[in-house]
Amino acid sequence: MRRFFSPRQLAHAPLQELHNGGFTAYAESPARAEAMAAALDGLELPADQGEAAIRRVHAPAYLDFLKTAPAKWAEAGRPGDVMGYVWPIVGRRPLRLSRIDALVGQYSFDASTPLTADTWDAAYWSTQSALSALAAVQGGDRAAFALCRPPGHHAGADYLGGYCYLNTAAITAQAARDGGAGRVAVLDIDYHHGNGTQDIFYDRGDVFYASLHADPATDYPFYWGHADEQGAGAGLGANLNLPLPQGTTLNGFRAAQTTALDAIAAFGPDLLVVSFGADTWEGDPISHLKLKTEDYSILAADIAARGWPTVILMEGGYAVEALGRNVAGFLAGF
Ligand code: Q9C
Ligand code: ZN
Repeated sequence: MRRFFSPRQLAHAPLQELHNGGFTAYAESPARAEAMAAALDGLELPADQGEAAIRRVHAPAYLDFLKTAPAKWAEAGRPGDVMGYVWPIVGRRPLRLSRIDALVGQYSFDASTPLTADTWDAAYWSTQSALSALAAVQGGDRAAFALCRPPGHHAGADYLGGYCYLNTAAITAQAARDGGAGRVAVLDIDYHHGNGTQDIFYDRGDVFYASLHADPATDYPFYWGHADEQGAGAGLGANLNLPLPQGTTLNGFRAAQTTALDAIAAFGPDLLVVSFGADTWEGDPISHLKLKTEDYSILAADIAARGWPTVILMEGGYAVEALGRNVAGFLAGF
């Protein structure tokens, strides 16, 4: 299986995040990508396909914000990385605010996703890795992998959050649709619900979103990922959330994945995008599921057995020491 990664994805390195009421070292570190790259042979550099596919998913004003916010933040005399601290909870009236403090609240939903001067370039190349993996599959490969980092599934059309800035899975799914795939499914098996991907396709019937994740009653992102979120309008029935209790092991996870795969089979996709997170591993420092390293090859084989052309994208996974073998095990199983 071809696999894509650009070293330019490493430069993004926020210093700290607000985590459970205190500042801690940023969990989504460049060391994660270095550990995965070290465990995978044959990594290829992605081609530069430009911003067109990104602009099919994300709002122009949001992309301008990602590119310009770090300079505005520094100009305003703010220390450290760009991070929101006031959010427009009362609504999203079209106020034309230019103060950086207002903009960062408008375009984010948490304070654990800092923006640095290097973020845009790294996030851009993360999307290019995803698009190169898609190109390999469009060219006839059975499957391809993109070592996406920063991850993408929490980012919406015009907001960042959850360590995510550009939604790699949504950009890939939309690019597949634009490239001629009539129906695309996204299977999200990261520990966390992919609220951004769900949001982007919520009212569409041409892209099916299915997610296994820790129950948002106990886990981030809390406000999305509940079982009663089933899509709206033309998308009603094309969104499937399968929340899992903390402590779930292979048996429970595999059964839920089979439920998701059966729903995707009923939908009948021309192409599958997998948002793969290794933060479901038993030793993950910020998560509470109990998958073992050897489980990943079993889960991947179940997906592969369905036969759909498949693009696998990296999302989360924060146990740096185990990340390489968990990802390599998943790819080997596929
Ligand atoms: N106390 C991904 O795995 N912090 N993002 C949660 C919970 C944010 C995870 C804090 C977790 C985001 C791609
Ligand atoms: Zn996650």
